[in-house]
Order: sequence, then structure tokens, then C-alpha cells
Amino acid sequence: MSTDPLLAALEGQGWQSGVAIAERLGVSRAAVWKRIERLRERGYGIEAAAGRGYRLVRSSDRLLPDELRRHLGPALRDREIVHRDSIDSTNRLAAELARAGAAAGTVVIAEQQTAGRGRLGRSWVSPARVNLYCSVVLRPAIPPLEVPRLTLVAGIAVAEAIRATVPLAAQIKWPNDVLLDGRKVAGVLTELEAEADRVRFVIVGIGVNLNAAQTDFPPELQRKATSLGLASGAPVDRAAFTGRLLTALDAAYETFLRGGFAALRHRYEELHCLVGRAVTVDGKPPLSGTVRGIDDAGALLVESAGAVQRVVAGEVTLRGAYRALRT
Ligand code: BT5
Repeated sequence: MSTDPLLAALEGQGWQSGVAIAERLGVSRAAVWKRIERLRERGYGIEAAAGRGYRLVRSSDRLLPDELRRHLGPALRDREIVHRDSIDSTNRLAAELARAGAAAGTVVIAEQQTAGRGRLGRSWVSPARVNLYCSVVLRPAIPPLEVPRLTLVAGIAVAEAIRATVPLAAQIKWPNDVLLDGRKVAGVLTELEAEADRVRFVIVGIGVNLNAAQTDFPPELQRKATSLGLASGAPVDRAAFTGRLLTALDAAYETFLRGGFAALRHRYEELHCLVGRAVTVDGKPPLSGTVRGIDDAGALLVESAGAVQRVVAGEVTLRGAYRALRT
């Protein structure tokens, strides 16, 4: 049931007369009409007919906090959720809020990003109302050097939420990509503000392509990117997915705080797609070898010329065609 009294009055009720709603809410009929207009602006489909009243025909096509809360359990329902129709970057706004004292767990969601960020100055294509762009403020008591592990923690949550939504085996490509059918469906961008040895806050930013059509991607991405809807052939309920993702993220993060990445390593290894594969890791010089696994600190283990090297950061390229990853 919605926390908005007017929505609660309309839900599951069919036609409701303006008089009945006004009485139930204790306001005038004119006030009911104004509130109906406001709900329509927020994306709800509400029919009006003389003599019949109002009828809710479609819940909002936006990821409004009220819609999202229905998909969160009691432990997460009280989270601060900030929603914007359009923003430059949810990571940027989340950092601004964190600097101003936002509580750990605060979630920022936007329908569209005009300057969505990837790593290393790259950008994240963020068309309106079809996907998920969200950032979560975290305040973990861990050394700054361990913060990159949170990217892996988020990757687990994303892959698990996708697997729980579509009957397809989403896979993590270390460190921050999630793939479906060998194409990128999600990315994680972890940013932090820290002193020398103390983390002030971390922003975990997650972009997941949910219902984007092929044409929502620019031409250079059309062969490399996909969405849950494209890969599964059916549209995805964005609010339900987001609820699942935030729940999975919270659980994985708690496990990480209690037991470190070691407590999640096994799950990560089950979900990631690089073991046994020939890769090149960028760097000077680049490292070419075969992936042997991930260690307890989240480093990628690459065997090259008979020795295993730990890679803690970097861009991994699979040798061979991108589509070789397809299952
Ligand atoms: C990432 O960077 O994969 C991290 C993406 C994080 C995006 C979220 S959205 C919410 C939050 N707010 C932000 O501003 N960002 C975060 P990276 O590994 O650098 O990958 C970027 C590359 O992925 C681009 O250079 C493209 O090649 C590709 N790409 C861009 N947009 C894409 C999309 N929507 N789907 C799939 N691939 C994309």
C-alpha cells in the first residue's frame, strides 16, 4: 500500500468518485483534483471521467521512492532515497550529499544522466526512463586501499539481481563490468573521499541497462552493450529490479564488513567469467597470461611465463573475439 494517501485511496479500487476521495482524505474536491494532477506529473496514469471520478490505470513509469519502497524489506524501507528526473551524474550528487552529512545507505536515483560517468574519464550512456542509474553512500571503517574491493562487492549484487530477474547467467568481468550474452549490461563506478588512512565516504555508482532498446545506444556500443529486456525478450519492472539490487547490495556489503572480501570470494569466483581465459591487462608493460582466479584481497591472479602475478587494478582485455564469451 502506498504511503501517499491519495494513491492508497486509488489503488485496486477501480473508479472512485471525487467526493468519496475528498471525504476520505478530508480535503476539498478541488484539492483532490490538484493532487491528481501532481500524481500525473510524477508519471502515474490516472483516468478521469465525469460522473465516475478517477481511476488509477498505470503506476508511475519512474523509479519514485514510494514505488521502490514496496520492493524493499523492513530493514531497508527507511533508507533515504533521493530521486531526480534528470541529473548530470548520480555519483556527483551522492558525493555532494555525503559531504553535507548524508547518512550511510542514502540512495540517489535518476531517470536520466546528462554526464553519466564511467572510469578514467569515460562516460556512461544514460537514456531517460529505461534503465537504472543509482549511487549509494557508504561509510565503511576500512583503509582507503581496500575501497576498490567494494566494486567487486557491488558486482556480486548486480549479477545476482540480474540472475534473479531474467533466466540468463549474468557474469562479472573483473573488476567492474557485468555481462549478459558476452555484452556489457552493467557497470560499477566506486569513488571515495578519504584522508591518508581514513575513509570519509565511498560512493558506489551502479548503472544497469534494463529496458534500453538497441537504438538507445550510440552506434559504437550497439554490438557491445545489451539490456535485460533485449537479452531476455521481455521488459523488466524497474522498481522491482532496483529493490532486488539494493537488497542484494546490502546483504553483500554486510558480509564484506564482517568477513572482508575473503567471505565473498567464493561467490565472486562463481559469477565471474575470466577463470582459465587468456587475457591482456593494460599497464607498462602490458601483462599477458591466463587468469587463475581471484585472491582474498580481490586481486586478479594472472599466470604468465610460469609465475602468478597479482593484478590489483587495470583494464582487462580478453584475447580473442568479444563474442567468444557468449555461452
Ligand atoms: C563503468 O565504467 O562501467 C562504470 C559505469 C558506472 C555508471 C553508473 S550510472 C550511476 C552512477 N553515476 C555515474 O555517473 N556513474 C555511475 P567503465 O568500465 O569505464 O566503462 C565505460 C565504458 O562502457 C564506455 O567507455 C563505453 O564503452 C561503455 N558504455 C558506456 N555506456 C554504456 C552503457 N549504458 N551500457 C554498456 N556499456 C556502456
